Amino acid sequence: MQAAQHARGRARGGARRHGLSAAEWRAWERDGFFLRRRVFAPGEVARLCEAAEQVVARADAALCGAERYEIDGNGYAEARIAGRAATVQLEHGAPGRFGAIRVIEPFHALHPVFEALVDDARLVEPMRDLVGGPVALFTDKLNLKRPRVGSRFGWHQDSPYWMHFCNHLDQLPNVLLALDAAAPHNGCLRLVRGSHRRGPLPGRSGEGVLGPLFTHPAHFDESAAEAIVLPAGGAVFFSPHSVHGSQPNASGDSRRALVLTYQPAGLRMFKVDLVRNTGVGNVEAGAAAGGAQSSDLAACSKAARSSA
Ligand SMILES: O=C(O)CCC(=O)C(=O)O
Repeated sequence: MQAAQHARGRARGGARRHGLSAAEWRAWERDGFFLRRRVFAPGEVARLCEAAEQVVARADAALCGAERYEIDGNGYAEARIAGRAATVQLEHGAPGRFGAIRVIEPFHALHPVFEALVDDARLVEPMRDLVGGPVALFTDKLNLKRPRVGSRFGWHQDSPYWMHFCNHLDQLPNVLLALDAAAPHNGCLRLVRGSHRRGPLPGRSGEGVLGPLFTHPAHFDESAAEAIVLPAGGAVFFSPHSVHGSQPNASGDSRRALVLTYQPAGLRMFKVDLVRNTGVGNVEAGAAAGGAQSSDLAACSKAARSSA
């Protein structure tokens, strides 16, 4: 199937600048991921960082009135930020208290800069190749590892989180976009080469509610893990079945990242009753039908978003 996608991607290659190269297809099939080190320019990254900090400040303010809960000792809040529902994960703070914001999901509707990012051809075109056609957003996370407090992400695959929600698990590619330079010292992402090939793997047992969502160590080879070193503005595209995780940020350097997951166009988002088709995907799908369909789809998508 991926070879067919490759051929399709090449056939459309003339008008598209960001589709997968042959080497990237080979890496995707062999390793389950590929890197692009210079996707966004420094000025663009600065705007994304500014937007991220504005969203975090609004989320911090929204936490006062938010419903908080714990799972396995980890703190969460269901917050309304700028009128939108989002799940916020918290770091551990002083004994018995929760600290800084760790993850906000979803984040794209919380700032116009992020709303535009979802439609950016540098993300959408590779995602079209990986999904095999026009794409919609599935979910998106702002992951913050603040200096010295950013905590680890245990080894896991994303597909087990999503398997009870949808049946297109193989069509949920992720892209992690680095807002800060990321390396082992500040807890960069680690991906286990080739771990995507066997689909969802067994989880850990006897380790709380979330244990089954962490991959059982007997089912992957940790020695095949690669530290994904990226400059700010670089990205890694990775399979929903890839085992991945990251170490705490013990350094004085921030490690912020955006993780966006795409899916075939027309499907609703994870945990949000909206369809967020992408502009590039809609335009191309509509062009084949004389152009009218693209604006109809965009209008539907916009109406759905504003009625949330
Ligand atoms: O940000 C990281 O280091 C890990 C992210 C991750 O595992 C996830 O979002 O599923």
